[in-house]
Amino acid sequence: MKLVIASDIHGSALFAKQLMDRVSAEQADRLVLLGDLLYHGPRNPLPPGYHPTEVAAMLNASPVPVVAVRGNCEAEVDQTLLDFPCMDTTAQIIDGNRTLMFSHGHVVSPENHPALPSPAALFTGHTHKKILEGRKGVWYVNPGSVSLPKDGIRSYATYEDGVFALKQLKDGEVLVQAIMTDLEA
Ligand SMILES: [Mn+2]
Repeated sequence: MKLVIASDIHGSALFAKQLMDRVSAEQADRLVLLGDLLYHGPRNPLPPGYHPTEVAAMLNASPVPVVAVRGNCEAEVDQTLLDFPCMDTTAQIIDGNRTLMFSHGHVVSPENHPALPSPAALFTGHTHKKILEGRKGVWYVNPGSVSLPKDGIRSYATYEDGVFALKQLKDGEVLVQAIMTDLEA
């Protein structure tokens, strides 16, 4: 099973388009969105190409099923525009013996999450900064932001059969990679 994981689109149709191009290029089975999808959020500048209804249409037209969680910028009205659930705090996908948990990061975070059966990974966004690290039996993955990175590079993540990668949004170039079995509990 291959996942494309992305976060913090914040209403940018320009970069949502780049993301959907990457979803097709990656031939993923699922697109996982970690929240802050449509609204720019009052703390952020308007991202380039800001157009929430276009972003909603693009996500609804995803060639693969979408799994999404609620970010701190999601409003209740957002669910009426989207054809997949976007209001839950967490989502899980079980891949063989591996537990993959997804959350935005403002409620459930690397510092505050339920116990996870190893091998496990927790994917969060929210900080707009990429992370790929393993600690005490859990992998922590932050795909960074699709539109408003605070670490200088727009990015997303992939997961396939226990292999994580952080990739550049514009061309899919691998920035860093890790294998789940590398982690010593
Ligand atoms: Mn955000």
